[in-house]
Amino acid sequence: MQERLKELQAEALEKVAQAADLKELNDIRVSYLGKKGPITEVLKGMGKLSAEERPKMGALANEVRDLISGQIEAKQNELEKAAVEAKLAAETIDVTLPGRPVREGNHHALTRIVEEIEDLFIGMGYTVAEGPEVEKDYYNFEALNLPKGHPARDMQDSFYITEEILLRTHTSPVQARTMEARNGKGPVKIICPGKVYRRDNDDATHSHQFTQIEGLVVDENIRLSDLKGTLDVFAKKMFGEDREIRLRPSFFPFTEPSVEMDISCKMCGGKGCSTCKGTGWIEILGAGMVHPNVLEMAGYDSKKYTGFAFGMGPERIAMLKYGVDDIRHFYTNDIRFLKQFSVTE
Ligand code: FA5
Repeated sequence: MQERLKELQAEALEKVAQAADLKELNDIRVSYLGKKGPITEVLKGMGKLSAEERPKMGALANEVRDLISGQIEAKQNELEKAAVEAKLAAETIDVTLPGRPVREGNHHALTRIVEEIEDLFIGMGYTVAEGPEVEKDYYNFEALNLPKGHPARDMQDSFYITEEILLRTHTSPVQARTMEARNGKGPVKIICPGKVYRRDNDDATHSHQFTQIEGLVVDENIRLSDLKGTLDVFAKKMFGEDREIRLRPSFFPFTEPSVEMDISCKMCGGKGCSTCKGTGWIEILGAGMVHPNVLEMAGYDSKKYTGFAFGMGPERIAMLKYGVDDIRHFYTNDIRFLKQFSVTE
Protein backbone atom coordinates (compact mmCIF):
# COMPACT_ATOMS: atom_id res chain seq x y z
CA MET A 1 0.00 0.00 0.00
CA GLN A 2 2.87 2.28 0.88
CA GLU A 3 4.45 1.66 -2.50
CA ARG A 4 1.22 2.27 -4.33
CA LEU A 5 0.81 5.59 -2.50
CA LYS A 6 4.37 6.63 -3.42
CA GLU A 7 3.75 5.64 -7.04
CA LEU A 8 0.59 7.74 -7.15
CA GLN A 9 2.46 10.67 -5.57
CA ALA A 10 5.23 10.49 -8.16
CA GLU A 11 2.73 10.15 -11.02
CA ALA A 12 0.58 13.05 -9.79
CA LEU A 13 3.54 15.38 -9.17
CA GLU A 14 4.87 14.66 -12.66
CA LYS A 15 1.52 15.53 -14.22
CA VAL A 16 1.19 18.69 -12.10
CA ALA A 17 4.65 19.82 -13.18
CA GLN A 18 3.70 19.40 -16.82
CA ALA A 19 0.21 20.96 -16.66
CA ALA A 20 0.02 23.62 -19.33
CA ASP A 21 -3.07 25.51 -18.16
CA LEU A 22 -5.54 25.91 -15.30
CA LYS A 23 -8.08 23.57 -16.83
CA GLU A 24 -5.59 20.73 -17.11
CA LEU A 25 -4.50 21.39 -13.51
CA ASN A 26 -8.07 21.21 -12.26
CA ASP A 27 -8.57 17.89 -14.08
CA ILE A 28 -5.51 16.54 -12.24
CA ARG A 29 -6.91 17.76 -8.91
CA VAL A 30 -10.23 16.03 -9.51
CA SER A 31 -8.70 12.80 -10.77
CA TYR A 32 -6.15 12.35 -7.92
CA LEU A 33 -7.74 14.01 -4.90
CA GLY A 34 -11.45 13.54 -5.69
CA LYS A 35 -13.68 11.03 -3.88
CA LYS A 36 -13.42 8.58 -6.75
CA GLY A 37 -9.66 9.12 -7.18
CA PRO A 38 -6.96 6.42 -6.79
CA ILE A 39 -5.82 7.62 -3.34
CA THR A 40 -9.31 7.18 -1.89
CA GLU A 41 -9.39 3.85 -3.61
CA VAL A 42 -6.13 2.77 -1.92
CA LEU A 43 -7.35 3.98 1.46
CA LYS A 44 -10.42 1.77 1.18
CA GLY A 45 -8.05 -1.21 1.72
CA MET A 46 -6.94 0.17 5.14
CA GLY A 47 -9.41 -2.12 6.88
CA LYS A 48 -7.25 -5.07 6.01
CA LEU A 49 -4.24 -3.59 7.81
CA SER A 50 -3.16 -4.32 11.35
CA ALA A 51 -4.06 -1.82 14.10
CA GLU A 52 -0.42 -0.83 14.24
CA GLU A 53 0.01 -0.15 10.55
CA ARG A 54 -3.29 1.62 10.08
CA PRO A 55 -2.34 5.01 11.66
CA LYS A 56 1.00 4.97 9.89
CA MET A 57 -0.65 4.41 6.57
CA GLY A 58 -3.28 7.04 7.34
CA ALA A 59 -0.53 9.54 8.13
CA LEU A 60 1.31 8.64 4.91
CA ALA A 61 -1.86 9.00 2.85
CA ASN A 62 -2.46 12.46 4.35
CA GLU A 63 1.13 13.41 3.63
CA VAL A 64 0.79 12.34 -0.03
CA ARG A 65 -2.52 14.15 -0.36
CA ASP A 66 -1.09 17.34 1.22
CA LEU A 67 1.99 17.20 -0.96
CA ILE A 68 -0.04 16.80 -4.17
CA SER A 69 -2.52 19.56 -3.25
CA GLY A 70 0.36 21.85 -2.18
CA GLN A 71 2.04 21.35 -5.56
CA ILE A 72 -1.26 21.92 -7.36
CA GLU A 73 -1.71 25.20 -5.50
CA ALA A 74 1.84 26.30 -6.28
CA LYS A 75 1.37 25.40 -9.95
CA GLN A 76 -1.95 27.23 -9.99
CA ASN A 77 -0.27 30.42 -8.70
CA GLU A 78 2.44 30.05 -11.30
CA LEU A 79 -0.04 29.59 -14.16
CA GLU A 80 -2.22 32.51 -13.00
CA LYS A 81 0.80 34.79 -12.77
CA ALA A 82 1.92 33.75 -16.25
CA ALA A 83 -1.58 34.43 -17.60
CA VAL A 84 -1.60 37.96 -16.10
CA GLU A 85 1.86 38.65 -17.48
CA ALA A 86 0.87 37.43 -20.95
CA LYS A 87 -2.22 39.67 -20.86
CA LEU A 88 -0.18 42.68 -19.79
CA ALA A 89 2.37 42.01 -22.52
CA ALA A 90 -0.40 41.80 -25.11
CA GLU A 91 -1.91 45.09 -23.95
CA THR A 92 1.33 47.05 -23.85
CA ILE A 93 0.95 50.47 -25.49
CA ASP A 94 3.68 51.28 -27.95
CA VAL A 95 4.22 54.95 -27.29
CA THR A 96 6.51 55.22 -30.30
CA LEU A 97 3.66 54.47 -32.77
CA PRO A 98 2.63 57.59 -34.73
CA GLY A 99 -0.77 59.01 -33.63
CA ARG A 100 -3.87 58.94 -35.83
CA PRO A 101 -4.06 62.25 -37.70
CA VAL A 102 -7.03 64.50 -36.82
CA ARG A 103 -8.70 65.60 -40.06
CA GLU A 104 -9.38 69.30 -39.86
CA GLY A 105 -12.19 70.92 -41.79
CA ASN A 106 -11.94 74.37 -43.30
CA HIS A 107 -14.19 77.21 -44.26
CA HIS A 108 -15.79 77.00 -47.68
CA ALA A 109 -14.17 79.31 -50.24
CA LEU A 110 -17.36 81.36 -50.43
CA THR A 111 -17.59 81.75 -46.65
CA ARG A 112 -14.03 83.06 -46.69
CA ILE A 113 -14.77 85.56 -49.45
CA VAL A 114 -17.97 86.77 -47.80
CA GLU A 115 -16.16 87.23 -44.47
CA GLU A 116 -13.30 89.02 -46.17
CA ILE A 117 -15.72 91.42 -47.89
CA GLU A 118 -17.64 91.92 -44.65
CA ASP A 119 -14.41 92.77 -42.80
CA LEU A 120 -13.44 95.21 -45.50
CA PHE A 121 -16.72 97.11 -45.28
CA ILE A 122 -16.94 96.89 -41.48
CA GLY A 123 -13.54 98.62 -41.56
CA MET A 124 -15.22 101.44 -43.52
CA GLY A 125 -17.95 101.84 -40.88
CA TYR A 126 -20.67 99.57 -42.28
CA THR A 127 -22.78 97.22 -40.17
CA VAL A 128 -24.07 93.82 -41.35
CA ALA A 129 -27.84 93.37 -41.89
CA GLU A 130 -29.79 90.27 -42.88
CA GLY A 131 -33.16 89.50 -44.44
CA PRO A 132 -35.30 86.44 -45.31
CA GLU A 133 -34.54 84.21 -48.30
CA VAL A 134 -38.26 83.47 -48.69
CA GLU A 135 -39.43 86.99 -49.45
CA LYS A 136 -42.56 88.96 -50.17
CA ASP A 137 -43.08 90.14 -53.74
CA TYR A 138 -43.50 93.60 -52.21
CA TYR A 139 -39.93 93.85 -50.84
CA ASN A 140 -38.28 91.92 -53.69
CA PHE A 141 -39.90 94.06 -56.41
CA GLU A 142 -42.58 96.65 -55.55
CA ALA A 143 -40.70 98.54 -52.84
CA LEU A 144 -37.78 98.69 -55.30
CA ASN A 145 -39.75 100.61 -57.91
CA LEU A 146 -40.80 97.45 -59.76
CA PRO A 147 -44.61 97.39 -59.66
CA LYS A 148 -46.50 94.30 -60.86
CA GLY A 149 -46.32 93.99 -64.64
CA HIS A 150 -43.15 96.09 -64.90
CA PRO A 151 -41.13 94.68 -67.82
CA ALA A 152 -37.88 94.90 -65.83
CA ARG A 153 -39.13 92.09 -63.57
CA ASP A 154 -38.09 89.78 -66.40
CA MET A 155 -34.46 90.75 -65.74
CA GLN A 156 -34.54 88.33 -62.82
CA ASP A 157 -36.43 85.09 -63.54
CA SER A 158 -38.00 84.13 -60.24
CA PHE A 159 -39.03 81.03 -58.28
CA TYR A 160 -42.52 81.92 -57.01
CA ILE A 161 -44.01 80.00 -54.06
CA THR A 162 -47.39 81.78 -54.11
CA GLU A 163 -48.44 84.86 -56.06
CA GLU A 164 -47.10 87.08 -53.28
CA ILE A 165 -44.19 85.00 -51.98
CA LEU A 166 -40.99 84.02 -53.79
CA LEU A 167 -37.37 83.02 -53.22
CA ARG A 168 -35.63 86.37 -53.26
CA THR A 169 -33.85 87.04 -56.54
CA HIS A 170 -31.37 89.49 -55.03
CA THR A 171 -30.38 90.95 -51.66
CA SER A 172 -31.88 94.35 -52.54
CA PRO A 173 -35.10 93.69 -50.55
CA VAL A 174 -32.94 94.07 -47.41
CA GLN A 175 -32.40 97.70 -48.52
CA ALA A 176 -36.14 98.32 -48.52
CA ARG A 177 -36.68 96.50 -45.21
CA THR A 178 -33.85 98.38 -43.47
CA MET A 179 -34.96 101.83 -44.64
CA GLU A 180 -38.59 101.06 -43.73
CA ALA A 181 -37.50 99.96 -40.25
CA ARG A 182 -35.68 103.29 -39.78
CA ASN A 183 -38.95 105.08 -40.49
CA GLY A 184 -37.34 107.56 -42.84
CA LYS A 185 -35.04 108.92 -40.17
CA GLY A 186 -31.28 109.07 -39.91
CA PRO A 187 -28.43 107.69 -41.97
CA VAL A 188 -28.05 104.07 -43.11
CA LYS A 189 -24.75 102.31 -43.82
CA ILE A 190 -25.16 98.55 -44.19
CA ILE A 191 -24.02 95.52 -46.11
CA CYS A 192 -26.27 92.45 -46.41
CA PRO A 193 -24.79 89.10 -47.42
CA GLY A 194 -27.05 86.15 -48.27
CA LYS A 195 -28.27 83.49 -50.69
CA VAL A 196 -30.44 84.39 -53.68
CA TYR A 197 -32.27 82.29 -56.29
CA ARG A 198 -32.99 82.72 -59.99
CA ARG A 199 -34.26 80.56 -62.81
CA ASP A 200 -30.93 81.05 -64.63
CA ASN A 201 -29.42 78.23 -66.68
CA ASP A 202 -26.25 77.01 -64.97
CA ASP A 203 -23.04 77.66 -66.91
CA ALA A 204 -19.43 78.68 -66.12
CA THR A 205 -20.50 82.02 -64.59
CA HIS A 206 -24.18 81.45 -63.71
CA SER A 207 -25.80 79.40 -61.00
CA HIS A 208 -29.53 79.13 -60.14
CA GLN A 209 -28.61 79.65 -56.47
CA PHE A 210 -25.80 82.02 -55.64
CA THR A 211 -24.65 84.57 -53.11
CA GLN A 212 -24.94 88.33 -53.14
CA ILE A 213 -23.70 91.09 -50.91
CA GLU A 214 -25.77 94.23 -50.96
CA GLY A 215 -24.47 97.60 -49.83
CA LEU A 216 -26.58 100.65 -48.96
CA VAL A 217 -25.58 104.10 -47.79
CA VAL A 218 -28.25 106.78 -47.18
CA ASP A 219 -27.53 110.19 -45.75
CA GLU A 220 -27.64 113.84 -46.66
CA ASN A 221 -25.35 114.79 -49.55
CA ILE A 222 -24.40 111.30 -50.71
CA ARG A 223 -23.12 111.52 -54.30
CA LEU A 224 -22.16 109.26 -57.22
CA SER A 225 -18.51 110.11 -56.52
CA ASP A 226 -18.92 108.53 -53.03
CA LEU A 227 -20.09 105.32 -54.72
CA LYS A 228 -17.21 105.41 -57.19
CA GLY A 229 -14.64 106.01 -54.45
CA THR A 230 -16.07 103.20 -52.33
CA LEU A 231 -16.04 100.69 -55.21
CA ASP A 232 -12.51 101.73 -56.12
CA VAL A 233 -11.23 101.09 -52.59
CA PHE A 234 -13.10 97.77 -52.54
CA ALA A 235 -11.67 96.59 -55.88
CA LYS A 236 -8.09 97.55 -55.04
CA LYS A 237 -8.18 95.89 -51.62
CA MET A 238 -9.83 92.78 -53.01
CA PHE A 239 -7.91 92.21 -56.22
CA GLY A 240 -4.74 94.27 -55.90
CA GLU A 241 -3.61 97.48 -57.56
CA ASP A 242 -2.69 95.78 -60.85
CA ARG A 243 -6.17 94.55 -61.81
CA GLU A 244 -8.20 96.76 -64.10
CA ILE A 245 -11.76 97.77 -63.32
CA ARG A 246 -14.36 99.54 -65.42
CA LEU A 247 -17.76 101.07 -64.73
CA ARG A 248 -20.38 100.75 -67.47
CA PRO A 249 -23.65 102.66 -67.61
CA SER A 250 -26.49 100.27 -66.89
CA PHE A 251 -30.12 100.10 -65.82
CA PHE A 252 -31.76 99.03 -62.58
CA PRO A 253 -35.27 100.26 -61.75
CA PHE A 254 -34.22 100.97 -58.15
CA THR A 255 -31.18 103.16 -58.96
CA GLU A 256 -30.75 106.26 -61.12
CA PRO A 257 -28.16 106.57 -62.57
CA SER A 258 -27.10 102.92 -62.61
CA VAL A 259 -23.74 101.32 -63.36
CA GLU A 260 -22.16 97.89 -63.58
CA MET A 261 -18.60 97.18 -62.54
CA ASP A 262 -16.36 94.73 -64.40
CA ILE A 263 -12.91 93.38 -63.48
CA SER A 264 -10.37 92.23 -66.03
CA CYS A 265 -10.42 88.43 -66.36
CA LYS A 266 -7.64 86.72 -64.43
CA MET A 267 -7.84 83.52 -66.48
CA CYS A 268 -6.80 85.15 -69.77
CA GLY A 269 -5.33 88.45 -68.57
CA GLY A 270 -8.04 90.32 -70.49
CA LYS A 271 -7.47 88.64 -73.88
CA GLY A 272 -10.78 86.75 -73.88
CA CYS A 273 -11.48 83.13 -72.92
CA SER A 274 -14.40 80.81 -72.15
CA THR A 275 -14.65 82.04 -68.55
CA CYS A 276 -15.21 85.67 -69.62
CA LYS A 277 -17.07 84.60 -72.77
CA GLY A 278 -14.36 86.16 -74.92
CA THR A 279 -14.81 89.71 -73.58
CA GLY A 280 -11.77 89.93 -71.27
CA TRP A 281 -14.03 91.25 -68.49
CA ILE A 282 -16.19 89.71 -65.79
CA GLU A 283 -19.10 91.60 -64.32
CA ILE A 284 -19.08 91.48 -60.53
CA LEU A 285 -21.60 94.02 -59.38
CA GLY A 286 -24.46 96.33 -60.16
CA ALA A 287 -24.79 99.71 -58.44
CA GLY A 288 -26.23 103.19 -58.61
CA MET A 289 -27.80 106.10 -56.75
CA VAL A 290 -30.91 105.00 -54.85
CA HIS A 291 -33.97 105.98 -56.92
CA PRO A 292 -36.04 108.76 -55.23
CA ASN A 293 -39.16 106.54 -55.50
CA VAL A 294 -37.43 103.84 -53.42
CA LEU A 295 -36.44 106.38 -50.75
CA GLU A 296 -39.96 107.80 -50.65
CA MET A 297 -41.64 104.37 -50.47
CA ALA A 298 -39.50 103.56 -47.43
CA GLY A 299 -40.48 106.85 -45.78
CA TYR A 300 -37.36 108.91 -46.55
CA ASP A 301 -37.63 112.48 -47.82
CA SER A 302 -35.81 112.25 -51.18
CA LYS A 303 -35.24 116.01 -51.23
CA LYS A 304 -33.23 115.78 -48.03
CA TYR A 305 -31.70 112.32 -48.33
CA THR A 306 -29.77 110.67 -51.14
CA GLY A 307 -28.00 107.34 -51.19
CA PHE A 308 -26.04 104.80 -53.18
CA ALA A 309 -26.44 101.04 -53.34
CA PHE A 310 -24.57 98.13 -54.86
CA GLY A 311 -25.09 94.39 -55.18
CA MET A 312 -22.19 92.07 -55.89
CA GLY A 313 -21.71 88.37 -56.57
CA PRO A 314 -19.11 86.80 -54.23
CA GLU A 315 -18.86 83.68 -56.46
CA ARG A 316 -17.65 85.81 -59.35
CA ILE A 317 -15.28 87.62 -56.99
CA ALA A 318 -13.89 84.31 -55.67
CA MET A 319 -13.44 83.10 -59.26
CA LEU A 320 -11.46 86.18 -60.13
CA LYS A 321 -9.43 86.18 -56.95
CA TYR A 322 -8.53 82.48 -56.90
CA GLY A 323 -8.53 81.83 -60.65
CA VAL A 324 -11.50 79.39 -60.57
CA ASP A 325 -12.73 78.76 -64.12
CA ASP A 326 -16.25 77.47 -63.38
CA ILE A 327 -18.78 78.68 -60.77
CA ARG A 328 -20.14 75.11 -60.42
CA HIS A 329 -16.97 74.07 -58.53
CA PHE A 330 -18.34 75.97 -55.52
CA TYR A 331 -21.43 73.79 -55.35
CA THR A 332 -20.35 70.29 -56.40
CA ASN A 333 -18.51 69.62 -53.11
CA ASP A 334 -15.43 67.99 -54.59
CA ILE A 335 -13.19 67.69 -51.54
CA ARG A 336 -10.05 68.16 -53.69
CA PHE A 337 -11.35 71.59 -54.74
CA LEU A 338 -12.57 72.62 -51.28
CA LYS A 339 -9.32 71.59 -49.55
CA GLN A 340 -7.37 74.15 -51.56
CA PHE A 341 -8.93 76.85 -49.38
CA SER A 342 -7.77 75.35 -46.07
CA VAL A 343 -5.36 78.13 -45.17
CA THR A 344 -5.39 78.57 -41.40
CA GLU A 345 -6.08 82.13 -40.43
C1 FA5 B 1 -28.86 92.80 -59.04
O1 FA5 B 1 -29.16 91.72 -58.52
C2 FA5 B 1 -29.10 94.06 -58.33
N1 FA5 B 1 -29.94 93.84 -57.19
C3 FA5 B 1 -27.78 94.68 -57.92
C4 FA5 B 1 -27.90 96.09 -57.49
C5 FA5 B 1 -28.01 96.36 -56.14
C6 FA5 B 1 -27.93 97.10 -58.42
C7 FA5 B 1 -28.14 97.68 -55.73
C8 FA5 B 1 -28.05 98.42 -58.01
C9 FA5 B 1 -28.15 98.70 -56.66
P1 FA5 B 1 -27.67 91.77 -61.09
O2 FA5 B 1 -28.77 90.94 -61.56
O3 FA5 B 1 -26.80 92.36 -62.14
O4 FA5 B 1 -28.13 92.91 -60.16
O5 FA5 B 1 -26.73 90.87 -60.12
C10 FA5 B 1 -25.69 91.43 -59.35
C11 FA5 B 1 -24.46 90.51 -59.38
O6 FA5 B 1 -24.83 89.19 -58.98
C12 FA5 B 1 -23.87 90.34 -60.75
O7 FA5 B 1 -22.99 91.40 -61.03
C13 FA5 B 1 -23.16 89.03 -60.62
O8 FA5 B 1 -21.90 89.21 -59.97
C14 FA5 B 1 -24.03 88.27 -59.71
N2 FA5 B 1 -24.92 87.35 -60.43
C15 FA5 B 1 -26.05 87.62 -61.11
N3 FA5 B 1 -26.63 86.54 -61.61
C16 FA5 B 1 -25.85 85.50 -61.22
C17 FA5 B 1 -25.90 84.08 -61.40
N4 FA5 B 1 -26.91 83.49 -62.02
N5 FA5 B 1 -24.90 83.33 -60.87
C18 FA5 B 1 -23.91 83.91 -60.19
N6 FA5 B 1 -23.80 85.23 -59.97
C19 FA5 B 1 -24.74 86.02 -60.49
